[in-house]
Order: sequence, then C-alpha cells, then structure tokens
Amino acid sequence: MWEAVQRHRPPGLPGPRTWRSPLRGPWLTAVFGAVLLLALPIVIVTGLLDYIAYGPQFGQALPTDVGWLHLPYFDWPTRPSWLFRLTQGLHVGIGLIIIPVVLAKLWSVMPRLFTWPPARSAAQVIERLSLLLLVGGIVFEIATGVLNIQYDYLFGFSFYTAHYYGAWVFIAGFLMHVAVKLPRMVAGLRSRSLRRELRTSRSDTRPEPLDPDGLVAEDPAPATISRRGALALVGGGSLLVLVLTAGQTVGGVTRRAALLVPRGREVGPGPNGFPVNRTAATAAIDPTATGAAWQLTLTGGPRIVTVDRVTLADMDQHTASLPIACVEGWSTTETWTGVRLRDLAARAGVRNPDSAHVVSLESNGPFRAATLQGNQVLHPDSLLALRVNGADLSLDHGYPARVIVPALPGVHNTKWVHSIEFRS
Ligand SMILES: Nc1nc2c(c(=O)[nH]1)N[C@H]1C(S)=C(S)[C@@H](COP(=O)(O)O)O[C@H]1N2
Ligand SMILES: [Mo]
Repeated sequence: MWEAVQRHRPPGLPGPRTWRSPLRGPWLTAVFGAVLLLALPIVIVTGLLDYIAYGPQFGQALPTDVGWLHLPYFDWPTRPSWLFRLTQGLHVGIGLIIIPVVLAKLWSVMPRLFTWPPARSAAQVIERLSLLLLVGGIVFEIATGVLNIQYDYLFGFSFYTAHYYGAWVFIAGFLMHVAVKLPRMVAGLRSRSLRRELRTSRSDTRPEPLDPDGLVAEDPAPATISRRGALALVGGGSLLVLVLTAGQTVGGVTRRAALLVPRGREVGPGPNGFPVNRTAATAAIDPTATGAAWQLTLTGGPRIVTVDRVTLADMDQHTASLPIACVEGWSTTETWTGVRLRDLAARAGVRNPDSAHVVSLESNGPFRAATLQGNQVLHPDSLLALRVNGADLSLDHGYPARVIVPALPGVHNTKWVHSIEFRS
C-alpha cells in the first residue's frame, strides 16, 4: 500500500525536474530564513503587546474571550508617551517590509512543498504539519493585516478575531519550524561566504552542491540573475515597501511618499491639519449636540456633575505634545491643550479613580466608549483636550472635547466626549 502511494505521484504535481533555478539551495534559503528569524519575533511580540495595550482587563481588546490563550495582562504604561506608537509602528512596519522576504523564502523552498510522498516517517509528518501551520499562518496574517490597514474588510469575519487566532497558529508553526530547522539554517549560512556571493556576477553563478533536502535543482538551467542580484531584488522590494509606508508614521515630508496609505496623505492646512480617522459625518454626530447646548457629565462621585465648555475652558489648562497612533498604521504627534483628567475626577469628587469610562456622543458602534486604566487617568499629561496646536479642535478631531492620553492606542482617544464615569 505504502509502496503504491510512493509510486503514484498525483498527476499535475510538479516533479523535481520542474525546478530549474540554479540559485535555489540551502545557502540562499538560510539567508532569507535568518532575516525572518530576526524580524518575525519582533512582529510577534509587538502584536501581542498591542493586544494588551487595548485593555483586555476591561474586555476592550478583541477578541474579548480567548479562553486559555489568555495573555498575562498588566496595566499598559503611560511612559514613554510614544510606546504604543513604537509597538504598533514596528508591528505594522516590519510586517509589511518582510513581505518580499517571505515571498522569496517561499520561492526558495518551493520544491520541498511538492515532494512526493509528502512524508516518509512520523517525524516528517510532524514537520510537514508544522509547515502547514507556518505557511498557512503567515499568508493568513499578512493578508488579514494588509486588508485591515487598507480598511478593506473583504472577508466576512472580524479582523481582530481572525488575526488573533491566526497569530497563535502561526506562532505554533514558527516555533516548531525554528526548533527543527535551526541547525540546518546555521549549516546553510556557513556553507558559503556572503562576501564572496556579493562579488559573484551572473556569469560566474553556479548551483550549490546537491543537498539531501532537494532544494538544489537536479537539472539546473543557466543563471538569469546572480545571487547578489536576487538578494538586491528582494532587499529593494522591502526598501520600496518601506518608502511607500513609513511616512504615515514618521511624518513630515516622508508622508507624501506614503503612497500605500489610505488615510493621512491628504490633510488640510492649519492647526487641525492632521489625519482624521472617522469624520464627524461618518460617525453621524448631530451638529446641534456639539453646539452651545453641549454639556459634559461627570459621574462616579457623590453627585452627578455637569460642566459646559465655558466652564471647562475656565479650569486649569494644561498643554502636552502627544501622539495619536492608530492601529491601522499611521501616527502623528500634535500639541494638545485642555483639562487634566485627574482634575475632572477631583471635580466629580473621586479621589483615586481605578479607571474611567468615557462615552462619546455617538449612539453606538465600537468607537462609542472606552475605559481608561487608573494610571492613564492620573498621568499629568492625560487630558480632555479642547484645543490642538493653539486652535479649537475641529469638529472632525472631536470638538467640543476629546480624550488624549500618553501611549494610549489611538482608538481609545475618544472624540466628541459626552460623559466620563470615574470608578474606584
Ligand atoms: N467617538 C469617536 N472617537 C474616536 C474615533 C471615532 O470614530 N469615534 N476614532 C478613533 C480612532 S480609531 C483614532 S485612530 C483616533 C483618531 O483621531 P483623529 O481622527 O482626531 O486623528 O480617534 C479615535 N477616537
Ligand atoms: Mo484608529
């Protein structure tokens, strides 16, 4: 029976002689593998940290109930104020620039994905299964991640749920793959000198010696590109992705080069000229509710306190330069002025709030409300901002008042604030 399986290669499955590039081999695969071995742990760790930054202890990290895949929560720090900007910037940024390397790595091991029979031993079955988790996982994570930052919810399921569980599938495959392949990667890297490869032209490019894994072509065609050319092509691809995307986080003139960015290239002039995630119109904010009749309601203390905007503007004003870092990949630092959240807690009669629940004028949806940790409420730069860069907030940026807190994920900086409940 096993003999028969071995002999009967499924028709249409590309055979070993299909793969003729003289570049494929353990060394080239090891080079791509080494780059990914450095980059992927950063993407994994920053992704998991970002989940914690969302405040799973308040049920506001998605998916909310993850069973035993529960991470050890801790209060997300408020210092440095650019912490979330850094973690989400690295996650999205490195996740995007490694795409060419992932594709190159897949290309380099293509013959292995089509070997027949798929496995000869129990160990090989496990190795093949780990490959399925690894390749399936990374393709899924890249696809859902890229679609999310393009605001393109093609798929019918929740991005967050899919990306979270997909991450664990990928992490499992990645760990197994590293455990199995690390020695071969090291041997592969040692088998040739990078410096010499970088000096070898196309005409001098020869295949690597035949290897037991069957990466090296049995029947190689002449080289159409040198190894250094292939590395330059992949590196150039990553550099291009970097140039086309980094501007959305780095800002300044680089923002104009960020062609792959759905938000934030076309920003108006003036103090409110920075990216808007959802406009007041999209959020269906009723303009009359933000006018003179607007009042802020503060609860959690001995009695309900309401203040209008004139009263807020008469309270102690504090100015802080703080970033908004949106999980979809862009970020921007602006100078905000308003009332300290801790002063509002005191006004409500709450001395040491453990948390604060902020509700906006939006009637429903995921952006309606956010809960802040105690350290986020008490930080001296945590504001209910009335102004930005010296001018009143524009309606799109949250007029009459919005939350801005150091190192808080962008989405929790609630705009068009209606009420705050201080909890202790
Ligand atoms: N009420 C409300 N607040 C909100 C949003 C929203 O849609 N509604 N968007 C959030 C998101 S996802 C981000 S990144 C920031 C963006 O702030 P900005 O539009 O002023 O740049 O606001 C956050 N606050
Ligand atoms: Mo956002």
